[in-house]
Amino acid sequence: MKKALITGITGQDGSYLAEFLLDKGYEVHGIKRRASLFNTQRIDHIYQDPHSNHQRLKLHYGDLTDSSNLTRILSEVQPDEVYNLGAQSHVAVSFEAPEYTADVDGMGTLRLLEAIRFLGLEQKTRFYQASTSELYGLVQEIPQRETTPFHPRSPYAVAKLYAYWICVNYREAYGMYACNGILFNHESPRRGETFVTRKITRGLANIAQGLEPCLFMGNIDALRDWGHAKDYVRMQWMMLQQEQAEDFVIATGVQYSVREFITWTAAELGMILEFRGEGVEEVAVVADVQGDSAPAVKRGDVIMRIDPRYFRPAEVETLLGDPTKAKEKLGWVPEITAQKMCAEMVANDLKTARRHALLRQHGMDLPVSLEG
Ligand code: NDP
Ligand code: GDR
Repeated sequence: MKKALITGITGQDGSYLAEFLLDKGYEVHGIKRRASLFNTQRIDHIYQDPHSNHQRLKLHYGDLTDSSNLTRILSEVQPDEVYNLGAQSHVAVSFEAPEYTADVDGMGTLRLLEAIRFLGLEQKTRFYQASTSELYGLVQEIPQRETTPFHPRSPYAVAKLYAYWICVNYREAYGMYACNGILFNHESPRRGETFVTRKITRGLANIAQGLEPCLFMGNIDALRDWGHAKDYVRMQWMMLQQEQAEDFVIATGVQYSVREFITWTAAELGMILEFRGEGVEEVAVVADVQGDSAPAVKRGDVIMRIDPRYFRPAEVETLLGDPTKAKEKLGWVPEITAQKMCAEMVANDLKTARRHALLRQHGMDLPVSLEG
């Protein structure tokens, strides 16, 4: 039975990858952080009783800032494959916590690679690094491919640039099977609530059900190439099954604006929007409401405003990937479109919002976090 170790198993990608690898018959080990509240919601459905003899999902406490912990876990598990998905992954937060982001996202990658080498596992253990389209930042070429020069625009992206190159370096210096997946934005109903797509689907579903009055957004003209996390974790595994380690861009090759994503979400909820004003004055007004998904909203309501608080000190305005290499070499094609993914996310958030609204109607109010 093959063994995989996933850092970041409690995150969006980690949870889908763990499901995928368990389906393939792997023994899956994951590193989770100690937190003051439960933080395994995304994997609770696949967690098995540790007292069972057939447990194939095993969790270890750990942190990418802790070398001795990583070395001990790697030594105990002796994994065939390591997927380094753990990271402080929020670009805007990285401007507020740049040093921590560098430590986890940059140095954390080095710590893992060095532990593999120190333990003499460099010929056994294959290594996947969660690299990112944020490396392209201020884009030098459209669309972006494996050969496009990098120009990172945030402490997050700069930390990930170090991780990218140290991975290449360990491949060249020590012959390790180490590769970078340069992944463009990918989302799902499990996406963290403060990333833009989930903020929109959750926020508008809450507004539709009367749980929130208004959504506050940053740069809604940013352009992104959005795919579905399920399609992207399949590719992470495929990259480790080749004869030679190589780096791949993973993207859909189609680009939309945040504004378009807002419009789709509203339409899924039966709201037709009208955007008014420019820049900070911009508001979205409900021009029409259809169906019964948005009982709390009426024509003329302002349900979105721009708040400069969400602008970044340096913005990545546009990203569009070219996944030709992944298609030609690995036969990978994304199956879920951005619109289909948006509909899935809205359905999920609407279900939760309806449940909260119902509880509220019966006097059992649950706090709804409005944090952006
Ligand atoms: P998430 O933010 O959903 O998950 C990040 C994971 O990393 C969580 O499990 C988190 O733990 C864990 N983590 C955070 N800090 C540490 C630490 N110090 N030590 C150990 N683990 C830590 O990210 P995604 O699943 O969306 O992304 C996975 C990876 O892919 C990340 O590295 C991200 O930067 C990268 N990426 C993501 C893209 C996307 O669009 N989703 C695109 C390109 C790259 P906890 O649950 O406790 O917070
Ligand atoms: P990104 O994702 O920065 O691309 O990083 P995010 O969803 O946070 O932002 C996408 C774009 O939307 C704009 N935006 C807002 N973003 C957020 N979060 N909140 C807002 O209110 C808002 N309004 C507008 C942003 O300015 C940006 O242009 C994600 C992360 O998953 C990274 O870890 C990963 O590496 C990259 O995708 C690829």
